[in-house]
Amino acid sequence: MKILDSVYPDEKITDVKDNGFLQLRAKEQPTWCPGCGYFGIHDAFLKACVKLKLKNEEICSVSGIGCSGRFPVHLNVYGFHTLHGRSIPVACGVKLASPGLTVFAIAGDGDSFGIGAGHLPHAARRNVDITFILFDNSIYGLTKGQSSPLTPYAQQTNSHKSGNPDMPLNPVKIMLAYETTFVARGFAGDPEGLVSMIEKAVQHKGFSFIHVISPCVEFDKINYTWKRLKDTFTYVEDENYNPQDKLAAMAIAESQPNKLGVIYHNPDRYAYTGTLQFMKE
Ligand SMILES: Cc1ncc(C[n+]2csc(CCOP(=O)(O)OP(=O)(O)O)c2C)c(N)n1
Ligand code: SF4
Ligand SMILES: [Mg+2]
Repeated sequence: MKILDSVYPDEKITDVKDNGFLQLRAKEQPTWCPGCGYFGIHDAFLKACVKLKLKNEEICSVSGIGCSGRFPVHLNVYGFHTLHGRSIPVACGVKLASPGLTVFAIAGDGDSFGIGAGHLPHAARRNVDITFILFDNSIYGLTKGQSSPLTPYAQQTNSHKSGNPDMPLNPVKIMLAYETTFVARGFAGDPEGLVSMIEKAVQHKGFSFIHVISPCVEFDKINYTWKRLKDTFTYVEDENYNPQDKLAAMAIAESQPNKLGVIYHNPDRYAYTGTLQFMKE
């Protein structure tokens, strides 16, 4: 097997070694294209797990299909690379069978809001205690650039050469409507911001959703490009913002796509365990 050269500079390798990230990542380098936003999410994920002091055997990541689907393959923790759109039900099953595990469901925008869209409302309304990370590059990456349910209207793609005729869905608005108890939005170009979101999402007892905006450098040269996205984001935490105010969260979802941070948090609902918890008290 050909051993790939390190893509990291020396100081980064030292940082990675000193902080224990190497124990959590797989030996092989990720196979994503150089410049793909998914490297930033991978980095943030490892850092968050280290900060949360999670051991390898305490973590399970479950993905669907797509470039994002490779995520568990690049980690040295329990993992499933499942079928298109099926990371959510498998992750829910893992959590219910092994409540001691910290479970992550990973899915691309096509995976989550195309074929997998039927699973999301039920995991969210049940408040299953898993963290769902949406890898949103607004395109079908692995299958070479077709329009996804999150591709902007009129954007030229490999499946719609004259422009996408369909309106995109708004993932944060949808997840709020599904009664998700933790909703955040992050940017792959700001792994430090993502680390804090992942930490908070894991600490939340219930279904957590993190919408990560992530450039596909290969098949989207128009919408989510590093050049276009750079410097456009601000964090809700920088303002006087109350994440427990659902109407304020809805307003952000509706009109402020460049606002990042924990947009909504309801810590008061029981997490689903398969039993009626209020009857136990
Ligand atoms: C049932 C089924 N339908 C279609 C496919 C083909 N397919 C594989 S990946 C993919 C698109 C993935 O796009 P997305 O979820 O956005 O992930 P990305 O590659 O962008 O990370 C499709 C349509 C499949 N593998 N299984
Ligand atoms: S095709 Fe796009 S999403 Fe897939 S690895 Fe390459 S840059 Fe990333
Ligand atoms: Mg995609």
